[in-house]
Amino acid sequence: MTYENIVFNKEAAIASLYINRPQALNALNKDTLNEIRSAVMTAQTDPEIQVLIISGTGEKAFVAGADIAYMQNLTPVEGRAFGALGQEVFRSIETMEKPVIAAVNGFALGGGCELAMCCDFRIAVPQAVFGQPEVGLGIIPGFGGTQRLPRLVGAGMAKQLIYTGANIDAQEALRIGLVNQVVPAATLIDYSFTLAQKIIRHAPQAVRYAKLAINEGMQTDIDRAMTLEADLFGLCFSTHDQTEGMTAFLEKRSPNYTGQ
Ligand code: CO8
Repeated sequence: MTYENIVFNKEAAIASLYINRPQALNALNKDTLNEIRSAVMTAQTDPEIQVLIISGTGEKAFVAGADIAYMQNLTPVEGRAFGALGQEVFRSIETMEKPVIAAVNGFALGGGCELAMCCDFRIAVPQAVFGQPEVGLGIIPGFGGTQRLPRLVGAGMAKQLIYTGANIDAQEALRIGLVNQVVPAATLIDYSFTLAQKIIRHAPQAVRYAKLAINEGMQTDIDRAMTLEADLFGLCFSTHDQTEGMTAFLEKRSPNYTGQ
């Protein structure tokens, strides 16, 4: 697929996806969401790719939200369909087997904050701005924001942010746990790749089971979650990489993981 609204690259095991609509501060319209879906599918199915990094082109915006010009005259049915499309695409990122890092290079507002939140974790530049300003436009967060923000920062903080529509800076996002780290803008992508490199040194299937255990476990009660963890822990012992990882440790050498 040829992309017009995103840039998708693959450097061996690490793929990067940049939202690329500089004329609208990388705002998300239907075409952009469909292109993201296609690239995520590629990242999921390409056996060489082990980690995906999502960012925005330019120095100003990660994603400044869903495209307001596109949404302005939507009917209720069209609005629901657009919300459902964003939800589906973002859920495909969240449930992708491989880790996804959000490298937040600027404004992450509305749908942009929601895109960052469906990734496994967020690294931001000091200039990044986060917020869910939807109620100021007569709508509510519709790409998962009402659900993921409270799960990440707690219901009280999420309600304050969503009801007031207030923007917060990267330091405040760090303080409330919305981002993991704040790094200088010039190093954001390199640092994200460094984290990705650390991840891909490990057994790929173990990393994927860990993601599944965390994601599924967070949605269920602790007893079922523990059972899920035990099942996935047991499944690790069906892999070549478990044998290899433990043998390599005991033989005092580096493991040679195959992803099997
Ligand atoms: N949609 C469309 N165009 C946008 C958007 C956007 N979200 N954000 C910026 N742009 C455009 C501007 O209109 C402007 O275009 P032009 O040059 O043609 O006038 C260009 O990008 C540059 O923007 P500004 O001139 O405004 O740049 P500033 O540096 O002055 O301001 C801001 C930057 C503060 C980021 C400002 O652009 C802004 O407030 N943008 C809107 C932020 C926002 O409200 N985002 C939330 C949108 S709603 C949403 O995301 C809902 C998600 C769930 C959808 C569910 C569907 C049913």
